[in-house]
Amino acid sequence: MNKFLCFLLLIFTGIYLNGCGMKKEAGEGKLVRIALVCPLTGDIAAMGQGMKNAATLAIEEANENKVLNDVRFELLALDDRGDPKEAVNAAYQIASDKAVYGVVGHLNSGCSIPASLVYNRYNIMMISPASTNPKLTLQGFKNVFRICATDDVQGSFAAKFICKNSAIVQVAIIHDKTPYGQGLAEEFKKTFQGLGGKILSFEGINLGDRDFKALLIKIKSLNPGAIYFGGMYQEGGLISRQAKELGLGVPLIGGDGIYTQEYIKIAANASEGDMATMIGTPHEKLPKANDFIEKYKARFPNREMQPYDPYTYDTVNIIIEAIKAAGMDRAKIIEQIRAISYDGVIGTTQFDEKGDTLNKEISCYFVKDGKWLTAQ
Ligand code: ABU
Repeated sequence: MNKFLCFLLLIFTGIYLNGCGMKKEAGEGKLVRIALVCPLTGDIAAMGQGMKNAATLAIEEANENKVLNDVRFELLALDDRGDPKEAVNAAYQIASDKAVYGVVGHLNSGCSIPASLVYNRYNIMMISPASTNPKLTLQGFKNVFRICATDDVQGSFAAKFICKNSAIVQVAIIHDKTPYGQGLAEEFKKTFQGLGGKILSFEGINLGDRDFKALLIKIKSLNPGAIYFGGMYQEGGLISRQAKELGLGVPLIGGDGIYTQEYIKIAANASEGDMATMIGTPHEKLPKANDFIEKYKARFPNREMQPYDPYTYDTVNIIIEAIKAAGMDRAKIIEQIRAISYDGVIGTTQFDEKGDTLNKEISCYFVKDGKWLTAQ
């Protein structure tokens, strides 16, 4: 073959592979990217970094086990900082990358909801391991999924649990004004009142606030039996600590956003007796969870596992399963996910018509001796 023909062949091969979104590097197989978008910096970066670890583990395993011949999976991890604008920017970056076949994310409902419009426009599937606001899957988008139960389920579970298992009859509610925090707080309020409980106050704070003492002095004068907090661990931990410093010695009860060791580090001793609901079944009851925990510890020996890490690991594996069945076709991958039944670390995942998981299990935990323990 003469030099000119060789040159044409090289150009054609490059254009063809790039055009199909499959860059091929010698001896490494086709490149298939799975994007992960979550906060990798900022106040809740610990949760996002945990998700990145879990996604890394799943991708490394897929490549080591050569789950798909001649394909090399690569993680594209982007930082949305928990900011809806950054989330949309990241979504456009992903949409323009033809090697991306699926999105794991986002963490925050306030990010997943606006970013889902972009993924929908470009027919890229997304599965959120963590965004629990119901609105995400009420938009009628065929490409949008989540593997966590929603805030209506979680908020009402918390209210029923307290009414059934404690003597708490009046509660002050604080939320962080986000779709997740406020939405969860509203669901709790509705069910708690429906069961005869009294809501003494319903107050919003701002993300990033650090001093809650003025609000807590007001709440203390109302004599609540507990504070219900809709929000994430950074603000929740500070509220718990400052409440006890002011002599408001009642438990703080929150949702999955506070269920992390980071919360206990921030609240310190004040966290003893605080409670959290968390989506899913406790690890000790899940057959595949121990294996995952061991692998995670071996790969990331100095990192504490975060609540959404098992969810992220399963999410990446669900996307890989769908790619295995559908090939590199974004529309067919979406169809595969709609029909999937995946037996993973968090149990079996199947999706309903809206894209929500059929697994609606919620568990309850409380802090004892600086650790979260299962309450039931
Ligand atoms: N589900 C808790 C944190 C993420 C979110 O829904 O905003």
